Amino acid sequence: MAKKPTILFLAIIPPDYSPYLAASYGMERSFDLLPHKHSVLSLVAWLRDNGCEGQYVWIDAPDEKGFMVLDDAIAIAEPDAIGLSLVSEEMVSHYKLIRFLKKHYPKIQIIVGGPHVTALPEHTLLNFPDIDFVAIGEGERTLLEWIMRIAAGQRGFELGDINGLAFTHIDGKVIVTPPRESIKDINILPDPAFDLIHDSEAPPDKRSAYPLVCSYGCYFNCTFCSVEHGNYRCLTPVRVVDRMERAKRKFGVEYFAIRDSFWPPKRDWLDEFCDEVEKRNLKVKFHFQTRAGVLTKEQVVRLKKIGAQVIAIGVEAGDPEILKAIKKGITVDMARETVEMLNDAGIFSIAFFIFGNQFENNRTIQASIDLSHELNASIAFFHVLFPLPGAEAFGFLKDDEKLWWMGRGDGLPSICDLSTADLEKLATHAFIHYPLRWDWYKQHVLGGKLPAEFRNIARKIHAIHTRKSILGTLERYWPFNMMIRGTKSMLKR
Ligand code: B12
Ligand code: SF4
Repeated sequence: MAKKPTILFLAIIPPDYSPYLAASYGMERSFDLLPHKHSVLSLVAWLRDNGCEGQYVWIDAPDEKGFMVLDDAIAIAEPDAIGLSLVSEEMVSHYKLIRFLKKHYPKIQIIVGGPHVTALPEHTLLNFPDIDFVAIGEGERTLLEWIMRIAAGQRGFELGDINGLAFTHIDGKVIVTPPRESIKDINILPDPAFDLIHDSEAPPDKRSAYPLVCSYGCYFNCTFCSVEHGNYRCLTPVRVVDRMERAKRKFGVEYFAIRDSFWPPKRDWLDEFCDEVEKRNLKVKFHFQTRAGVLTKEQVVRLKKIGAQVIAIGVEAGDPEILKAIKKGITVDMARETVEMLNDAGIFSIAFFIFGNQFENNRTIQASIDLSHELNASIAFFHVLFPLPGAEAFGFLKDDEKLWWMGRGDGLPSICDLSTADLEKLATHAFIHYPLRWDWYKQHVLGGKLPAEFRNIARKIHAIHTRKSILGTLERYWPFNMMIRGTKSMLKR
């Protein structure tokens, strides 16, 4: 049988990677222990459904050991092409990998996709010359057409009639082909290729959280966000529950990380989802990020009953004018109402805030901190704004600041009156002190609403933040500062 057109996806995933809580709090279960790219699982599933093959390999770092793993994977998969799915902050580190590949496997074509290269296709090809092709936007159909023709031996400009692609012509100019038409009904997409991240030798791992994405695009326009605005499509509730049920049956997974930027899409969608989980008596657990003002009290109670463990919410700012400026489309009252419902129902709640959006100053940041205390979620995260390529906020940067993600210039630039260093200090201080308040301790550690597992997590959070706060205070005073630094460097060794 002829070999199927094959792509091998590569990624660098450090072993201790954990975006939310697990690594920092030594918890038993992370809320995203498997940080693998959903895009890869989704694209490979689509290729397989259409007569091609996809494989996936990840390494801890672009070093000797990592490169040996890649060599082995390439020898086994014998791919026609290599694919990478990248966000802005991964470009530089992953380019080391790409350079290694081009040096050792010059004939294998390399294609990259994802939000960063979608926003900056020309810049990518001109500044990262070992990349052969950029897939712009939704990748399923572009990749399928491309890999079939690559496997048939076509190269460069011969592929110029494939939509949604960019590549460098022989004269050095970048060619960008017409936009790829999007998939209207994403229910035609197959289940993610979970086998790529499933270790069949290991027993079902209760620490695993398999990723699910139920929607493409978004119908909001937040200025800090680089998703495709205005082209929202979602899976039906039945389709999502089908995916959960099949993953549970095939791989023994019971925990799902619903990774949509916001979920559920609508209230009646959620009712149907809950009906379906109940009807099938599906025993699953899951977490997700929602928008303020979407869930009702009854729905929160029902969600907890059918397995919701943690619900996060993007509050972003406490000052109503900032919320308007960033086009978040929520009000402070909506955030209040939602977090109150979560806390009342005994769901571990997470509130996200961003410091440093346009027009921010000390007063508006204090308003965010005050609001976080008033909301009193189980944990609050305070991030400093990253003006990401593809987001409206990226356009607020001066030209020489736009390459911050490459480590150029003075690092992360600020788009407000406060410097990035000040914003970072404020965010760290807010984060460390957040769970050191009596109101928080009363609600999340002593209060009887959270299940015991989460009260224990809250207790750990409190202990860790207390330690951090004491160390932080001592570090400001010599000779404690010298002692702490000495101990830290000894531990590192
Ligand atoms: C889920 C999610 C996460 C999850 C999982 C991430 C992961 N590794 O899969 C977690 C919580 C771990 C996470 C972390 C981060 N995330 Co995130 N995340 C998302 C989110 C909400 C959904 C992504 C997704 O899976 N979509 C579904 C898949 C199917 O779509 P897709 O990824 O867009 O892929 C499609 C196309 O882009 C294309 N494609 C993608 N890759 C490739 C590769 C090839 C070869 C081809 C041909 C096509 C192709 O085809 C795919 C199918 O159509 C997006 C926002 C959004 N709604 O898209 C942000 C988003 C991707 N994240 C973002 C960021 C910044 C981050 C962090 C850097 C945040 C941080 N500072 O820690 C980290 C980086 C982690 C990492 N190394 O990937 C930004 C990226 C912006 C940018 N300019 O790069 C986004 C767009 C949100 C935003 N703020 O604007 N994230
Ligand atoms: S932050 Fe969330 S709601 Fe806002 S545009 Fe991005 S995905 Fe949509």
